[in-house]
Amino acid sequence: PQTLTEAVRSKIEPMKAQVHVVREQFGEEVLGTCTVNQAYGGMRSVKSMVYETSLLDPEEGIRFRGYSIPECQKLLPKAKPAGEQPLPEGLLWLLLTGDIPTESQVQSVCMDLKQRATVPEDVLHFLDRLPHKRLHPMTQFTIAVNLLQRDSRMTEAYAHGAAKSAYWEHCLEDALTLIARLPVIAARIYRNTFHGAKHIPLETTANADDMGKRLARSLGFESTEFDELMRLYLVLHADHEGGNVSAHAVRLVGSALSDPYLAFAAGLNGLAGPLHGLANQEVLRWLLQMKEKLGGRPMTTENLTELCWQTLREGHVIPGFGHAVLRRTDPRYTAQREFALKYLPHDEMFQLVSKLYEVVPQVLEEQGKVKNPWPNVDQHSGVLLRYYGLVESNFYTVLFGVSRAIGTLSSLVWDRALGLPIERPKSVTTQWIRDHFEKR
Ligand code: CMX
Repeated sequence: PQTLTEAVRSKIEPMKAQVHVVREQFGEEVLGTCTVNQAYGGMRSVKSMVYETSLLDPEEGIRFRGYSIPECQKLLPKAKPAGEQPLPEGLLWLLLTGDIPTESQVQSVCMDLKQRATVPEDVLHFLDRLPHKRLHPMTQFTIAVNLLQRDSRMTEAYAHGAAKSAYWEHCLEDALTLIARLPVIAARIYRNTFHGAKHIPLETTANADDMGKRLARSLGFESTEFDELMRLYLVLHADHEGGNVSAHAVRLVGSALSDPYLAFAAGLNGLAGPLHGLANQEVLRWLLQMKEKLGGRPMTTENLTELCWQTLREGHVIPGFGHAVLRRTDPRYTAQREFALKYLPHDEMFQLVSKLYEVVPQVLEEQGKVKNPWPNVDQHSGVLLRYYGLVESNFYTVLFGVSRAIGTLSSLVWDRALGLPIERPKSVTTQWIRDHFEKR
């Protein structure tokens, strides 16, 4: 099949049949258990949901539909004529269908998204009138997604009595339109907040045929290297299995049959937390503080170790290190490090990041609290953006959000395709736990 919708359609019945067999065979097996400590402890490691688009291995990192990040970098189609990074549109096809797309399939997604990318003027004007200096870019971003919700095909179809078996297609329509419009929205917020509302004329972005380039150009960046960085960035941040705050929020809210706009806005609000997506903003601030505190002293192990301890003594986490599931260096960090080694090996901030890779794990090990002392995706992204002139760290989580739509909305389409019900886990009180276990 050539169109994405047809490709997804062709996968639904076989997948439903597979789920049916799995439930027939293993439906009553115990998938995971939950101790009292896990219930108090953020449900860490409790296996209690099925999420098809990606799976996270604690040692190896994320796999998108079974493909590791290096495999995706190798196998997914690139921009013509000389792109080296995978096109996000290819990842979208992979996540939605489970297949590595052909060149022409990716081109069809590129064209489809390009055609959907026009944001209604009144929505842009509403964003233009927000108090940009007082509203964090992530707040502006969720406002924008909620504003776009009025165009939801899914909500319209529901109101007109659409059959449950057709929800996925309306959900996919919304997902594609929303994914296509997010770069435009992100750029509008960026230019409003940091560039005196001087927007990039539409003619400048008209020949940008892929999402990464369109995002780069409408933000106001013109180098092909930055286009490549945006493609890599959009691929790396797209999906990280189902239990992280943003993905789970999208799934949870979507399970009430809230449409993709409403569900994704919920995910963005979770992404805006400092322990999750906002960590990329925190990292850059922390790195700049490090540099200031060094005050011209060399980046030696000794000097950096002392500054890391200072952060910990002040009661702060070291942003960009640690992970709830990962137990090794995040391969999304490694992919960005490879990009830096190729394009900006002599950048001073990259050298600081590199040196911290040697120092911080040792400090965290010595502190003895963290389960994973290694760097995560957010440790690296800021220095790359800054190198090309995107220095406004408050904006970084918006870029993360543009990318996260690709994964979480693909998964949401599958939630509706498989007819998953409204989520409603059981909660208990501390008194209930006491009564229950004291009685034994
Ligand atoms: N610096 C200092 N202390 C850290 C730490 C770090 N980078 N990472 C974890 N710890 C601490 C925790 O705060 C916790 O301390 P308390 O027992 O005093 O509460 C202890 O180590 C154990 O935590 P953990 O089980 O190793 O980690 P969690 O699963 O609870 O939390 C995470 C995971 C990511 C929130 C945490 O490692 C962290 O705060 N890291 C810094 C922020 C960050 O980089 N977040 C981005 C993650 C990726 C993303 O979602 O975008």
